[in-house]
Amino acid sequence: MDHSADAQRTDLMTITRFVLNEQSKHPDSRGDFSILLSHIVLGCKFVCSAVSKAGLAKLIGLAGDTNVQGEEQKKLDVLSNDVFVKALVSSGRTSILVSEEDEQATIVEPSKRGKYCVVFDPLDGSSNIDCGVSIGTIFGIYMLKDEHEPTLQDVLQPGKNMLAAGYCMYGSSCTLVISTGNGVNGFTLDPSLGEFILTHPDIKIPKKGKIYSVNEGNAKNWDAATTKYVEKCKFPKDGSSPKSLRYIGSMVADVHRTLLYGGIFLYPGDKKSPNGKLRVLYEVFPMSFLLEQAGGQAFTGKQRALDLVPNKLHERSPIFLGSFDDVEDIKALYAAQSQG
Ligand code: AHM
Ligand code: MG
Repeated sequence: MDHSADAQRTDLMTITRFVLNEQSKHPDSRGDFSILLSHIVLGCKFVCSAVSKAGLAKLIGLAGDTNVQGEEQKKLDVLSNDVFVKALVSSGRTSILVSEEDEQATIVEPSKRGKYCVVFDPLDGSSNIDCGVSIGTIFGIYMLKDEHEPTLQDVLQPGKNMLAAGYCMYGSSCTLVISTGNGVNGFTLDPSLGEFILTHPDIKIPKKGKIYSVNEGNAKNWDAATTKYVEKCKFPKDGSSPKSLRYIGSMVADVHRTLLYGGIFLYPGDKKSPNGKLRVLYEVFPMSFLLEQAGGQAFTGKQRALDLVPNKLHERSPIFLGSFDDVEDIKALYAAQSQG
């Protein structure tokens, strides 16, 4: 039997190896961040397995609860939240956790505290669960100001203070995309090894894209700048080709495509929801962090998204993120709107 192919596979860059390599660049590091990350990775593997078994295990269905935004919670949301809270607390490296599914922040008991705060959406895009469309986990990591005194101010910080951010997409494959502030790398879970393998090193978003991604069903309530922008995507007056529209309705999947193919993802504010739908701490910030790290931009309609200072845990904000040039275009329209 020829084992050479198997032998070659041990040379793969697994996420564990990647994180240890990164850690070795910081000789003073005590490995706390690597430990935290390994617990997040474990959470992603658990949720990935639960999502892929959901149909079989009859996990799909309402859990009978509503979350803090008054939305119906699915069983998988509840399960994923439990998985991540347990994985993060047991890492011994966190002091505050903010989850989309919990109204209050979780303050970790003193004996298990560490120097990090994690904000996360354990299972985003839950309306897509029942039809098997890609969903994902989104997370961001902050450093605690004082390890012995965790307060809400530790997580009510602008996104630019994040140390790391990432998402895991549960789709046709399980893909983990992460940045620790030094570029963006993508890993794909090899189910036979149970390991994430580096498959997308140093992701850079194309400078300009051919795709726009938005829920156009909200168009009647949009402001003038968003309306003009989308009109321009469809009927460009500069001789360029119209952009294609792609909208999955699962932020992780829409942002992942935007990152790899380029283009723009929009969830604007509108007359009905002036702050849009997406949550600042665990949706807007981590995705904006990744997009900037990949060479793109993220804008709220008023400012750079990562400069926003949140006032409350579940705050929402309009968001426009994607290829550098495409976001420049919408920034120009908002600048013109605010002057006129
Ligand atoms: P959720 O956190 O309740 O799953 O909602 C967030 C999701 C995002 O994944 C997605 O970008 C957006 O909602 C889609 O919203 P809409 O259905 O209004 O287009
Ligand atoms: Mg969400």
